[in-house]
Amino acid sequence: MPRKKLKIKASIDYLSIIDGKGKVDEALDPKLDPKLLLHIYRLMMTARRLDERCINMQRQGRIGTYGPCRGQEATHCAATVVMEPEDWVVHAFREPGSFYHRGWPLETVLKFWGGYEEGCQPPEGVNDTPIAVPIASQVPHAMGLAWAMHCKGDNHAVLCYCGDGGTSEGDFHEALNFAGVYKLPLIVLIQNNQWAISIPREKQTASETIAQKAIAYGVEGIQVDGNDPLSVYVATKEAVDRAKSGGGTTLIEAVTYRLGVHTTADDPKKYRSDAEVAKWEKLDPIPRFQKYLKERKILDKASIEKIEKEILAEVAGAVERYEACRDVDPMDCFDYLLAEMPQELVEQRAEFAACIEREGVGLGH
Ligand SMILES: Cc1ncc(C[n+]2csc(CCOP(=O)(O)OP(=O)(O)O)c2C)c(N)n1
Ligand SMILES: [Mg+2]
Repeated sequence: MPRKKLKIKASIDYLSIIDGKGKVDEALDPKLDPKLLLHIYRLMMTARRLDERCINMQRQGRIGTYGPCRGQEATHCAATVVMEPEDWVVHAFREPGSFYHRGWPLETVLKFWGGYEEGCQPPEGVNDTPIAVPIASQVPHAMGLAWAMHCKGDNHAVLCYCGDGGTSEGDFHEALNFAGVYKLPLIVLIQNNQWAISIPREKQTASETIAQKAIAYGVEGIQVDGNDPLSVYVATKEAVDRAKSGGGTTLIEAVTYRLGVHTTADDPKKYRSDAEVAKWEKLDPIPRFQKYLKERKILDKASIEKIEKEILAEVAGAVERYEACRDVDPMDCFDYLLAEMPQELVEQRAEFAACIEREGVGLGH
């Protein structure tokens, strides 16, 4: 038997259109409609301002633990806009801009982080799944949706967000394997923000890239600059067009960075250097996109200020509406979970009821 080199496809594209300094590669610029570009910009700014507000609200005890997306806005906002309402978007937990774009009121996002059940409920007719905290559990769900589309012969696609840490879970591999075999219309977008809480990307996988895992599953793979909305948009659009024309699944690795804490329960100073964060601060997607939009004469100082004011008002309105929705009985979390409560929960319920009796119902509870 001979020993020889097997010919396998072993290269993956990397795409970057707006560079780290905000300069565009003219040949690669998809020259998107200014309206769409402004919409992506608004989504990114809304995600950022909502994020900042949520951190403050958590510190004030007005919502529970919060997982910010600061630094990752370009990745999730530029991908979601590619999807049509009939398509499905399957979320992880750092994509407020995508929820907003798909029609979720911002106060629903606040409700999730405030611990309200209603924060998990998509608005009527919106083909989205809610926030998924169990890491990578959403990837088989997305694959199942894509399988259903495939079986029904629908011409739609599914976009699924997942983290770099999520790629170490069996769920991620099983879903990609199945999707590859059946050529399902699925786009798995890995938001490689370099960290899974305190575990760096290098300890997550020995692969040089996450995108190359596509090769093993026989699906398309591409790595993009995840802090450049144009690169994310182009790669997602290509993937969706391919999925809808029977070309199957794509794995996109968007290289980005979590500029903030993992969640408000985390102190990243314990595991990463200030110098690393400072390096990525310089690659912040928002100033880069602003520079591009100014050069294309789509934004100027006055419109930046106007949009900023509108977004702050929108976020403030959402906070007000969220705080006005306190007619939920906090005992519900005990009363509607199990048919028969075990003794331990009976005791916890009594303790909680006594606490409410003593201190009143507040959003900190
Ligand atoms: C199945 C499971 N294991 C552990 C956790 C605890 N946990 C929450 S977030 C996280 C890290 C996730 O990292 P990554 O997938 O890179 O997403 P990121 O937080 O960076 O967006 C872990 C381990 C969890 N939520 N679910
Ligand atoms: Mg991560």
